[in-house]
Formats: sequence, structure tokens, C-alpha cells
Amino acid sequence: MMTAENLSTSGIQLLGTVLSQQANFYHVQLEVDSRELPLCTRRTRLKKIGQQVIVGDRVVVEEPDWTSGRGAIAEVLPRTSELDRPAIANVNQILLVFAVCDPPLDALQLSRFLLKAESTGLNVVLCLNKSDLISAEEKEEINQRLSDWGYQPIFISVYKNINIEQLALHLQNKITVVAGPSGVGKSSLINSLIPSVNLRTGEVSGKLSRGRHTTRHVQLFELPGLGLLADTPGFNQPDLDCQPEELASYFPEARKLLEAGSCRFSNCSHRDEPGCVVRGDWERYEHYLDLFEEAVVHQTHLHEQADPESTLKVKSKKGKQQYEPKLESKKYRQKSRRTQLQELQHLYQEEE
Ligand SMILES: Nc1nc2c(ncn2[C@@H]2O[C@H](COP(=O)(O)OP(=O)(O)OP(=O)(O)O)[C@@H](O)[C@H]2O)c(=O)[nH]1
Ligand SMILES: [Mg+2]
Ligand SMILES: [Zn+2]
Repeated sequence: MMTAENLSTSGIQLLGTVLSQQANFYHVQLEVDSRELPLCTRRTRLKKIGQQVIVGDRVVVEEPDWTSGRGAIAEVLPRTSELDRPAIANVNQILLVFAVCDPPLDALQLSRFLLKAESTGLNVVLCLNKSDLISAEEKEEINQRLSDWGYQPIFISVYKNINIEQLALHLQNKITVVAGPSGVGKSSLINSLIPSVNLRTGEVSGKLSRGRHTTRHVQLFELPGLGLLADTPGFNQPDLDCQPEELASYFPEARKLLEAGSCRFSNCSHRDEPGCVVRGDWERYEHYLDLFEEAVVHQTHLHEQADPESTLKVKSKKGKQQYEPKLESKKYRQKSRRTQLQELQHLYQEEE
């Protein structure tokens, strides 16, 4: 039988996926038998040509050493997609998690997250948790409303184990990034999909929960039904960094209008121009107007600011806050992770 060992001893290179990165070490899972090498380094040749390695990358690993868990990444295969903040390669879809209540379903906030997700061009799966807290009638009402928006939400309950298996089917053989606001049950959902992960849940983020691991950490978790899942602190408070003129195309219901007809002006902003096919009495048109304004403000700032990465907190004329401050990244810890990190730091120091 071909195992990873005899493949490597015969000098054949191994193909794998980067699950996480700590310091200069990449944790790679091999495709041939799912075995893992937590301490892979990047070959000097890659550094010289400026080839970055990010989580989600498919890589060629050489010289695997199973005892120490080391290996050398010799090549990065072309990416099919690339998200930044957090940087993840080859993501297939975004799983947007909201709760039907507790915290209450905020339509504008949902629009904002949907927009951010749509702007990646990736497939968006919308799932609504805590469906155990509402009646069948209330569920139907939400369902109808979101279907008018162009979405078919999957109603789930982590508590009552409703539709978790159906959702898992959507995640098979894919790299999925989980996004959504705080408190909707993202960690609870990941725990129920992958019991071995054991993420912390129900935590209030804030100063107290900021431990020593202050760097933003992205990690891909393996799903039992094959596939990889990433929690994303970076997606928790999306700002509108898309171009205002692209905005309408990120609303499925507006997209439909644009496909059916066309506005008189090709650069129509769909606000007060004559002959506009988008302006109308669809529910989220108000959101479109709000978010358009916000996208314009954001673009203006980008042009003004030398450092576009800096935290934005802009107030509009009305005094309404337009950009919320970025949330502290929420940390989850696995028992093994701390010891793993200490080992890594130890090795890292040795190398220096
Ligand atoms: N009623 C109900 N409560 C749930 C369900 N799933 C999770 N919760 C509760 O919702 C709260 C928040 O859950 P978390 O999993 O920590 O939420 P999160 O989205 O990871 O939150 P952040 O880490 O702050 O982003 C916890 O108290 C959970 O016990 C559910 O299906 N029904
Ligand atoms: Mg969480
Ligand atoms: Zn128009």
C-alpha cells in the first residue's frame, strides 16, 4: 500500500493543505492519507521569489519527518480564490450565521454582512440559528422576507439539533469560512459540527478575554464529512470597502432587475436618475441607499488616507455612526494549542 512514508522515502513530493500558521511554521495536512505535519517551513527559494504561503494554500511538501513533524514547503499551487483579512486561500463558500432572535435579527446588519459576503464573489450560504426560540409562523414570516431578498435561509438550532446534518451536507468537500455577528452561535455550531474542536462559547468578548495570544489567528478545522471550516474573527464587523457602483449587483433582488432591463444611464447610481430600473419599492432599497452613502464615504477616506488599513470610525452629518469600530478579535483556545505554541516558540528561538 502507498503510504506517506514510502512515498517520501522514494523521493516523491507530497501534496497538502495549510491548516494554520504560527510564527514561521505551517501546519500542513497531507492529501494522500490526511496525516499532518505541524512544523513545515517555507523553502528559501520561495522567500526569495516573494511567494507567500497562507492558510488554505495547497502546497508541495518535501522531506517530511514524521517524528518531529517537520517538512519543507517547496511550492504553492495556484489559488482558486483569495480572501484577505483574514488571509485564506481557496475558499469555496461563505457560511453566514445569524440568529432569528437573541440577539434580535437586525435587517440592516444582515444586509451588511450579506453584501460583504456577496462582494467576495463566492457562494453564500445563509443559516439562521436559534430557531428553537420562535414559532413556526414567525419562521415562515422570516423565510418569506428573506426569499424576497433572494435568499433561501437554512433554519437551524444547535440546541435542538435541527437541520445540522442538512447544513453539513452543504459543507462537504469544500473550504467554508464562517462569518456572522457576535452571539449568534457560530462557535456553538462549529462545536456541534466538529465535536473534537471544543471552541469556547457564550463568552463576552472584551478586555478580560484577551489573553496572551493577541495575534489574529486563522485556522481551518477538518469536518468529519470531509471539508474544511474556518472561523473568522476578521469578518465580524465588516466595513463597506466595495465600490459604490458595484453595490447594486450585490443585492440579488436588484441584480434581477438589472438583468431584466437596463437603466437609461450606464453609470446610474440608482438614486434619483431618470429611467432607472433599480429604484423601486423593494424592501431593501432603503438599505441600498444607506449603504451606497457609506460606500462613498469609505472610498473618499481611502483616497484621503495614507494608510487604508487604519481603523475607521466615521460619523455622518446626522451624527449617526457609520462605521463601528472593529471588534477585538475573539480568541478560542484548545487545550493542546498552548503547549503546541510553547513548543513552536521554543523551536523558533532555537532556529534564530
Ligand atoms: N436558544 C439557543 N441558543 C443558542 C443556540 N446556539 C447557541 N446558543 C447560545 O448563544 C450564545 C452565543 O453562542 P456562541 O456560540 O458563543 O456565539 P458566537 O457566534 O460564537 O459568538 P462570538 O464568539 O461572540 O462571535 C451562547 O449562550 C449559546 O449557548 C441555539 O441553537 N439556540
Ligand atoms: Mg464564538
Ligand atoms: Zn439605475
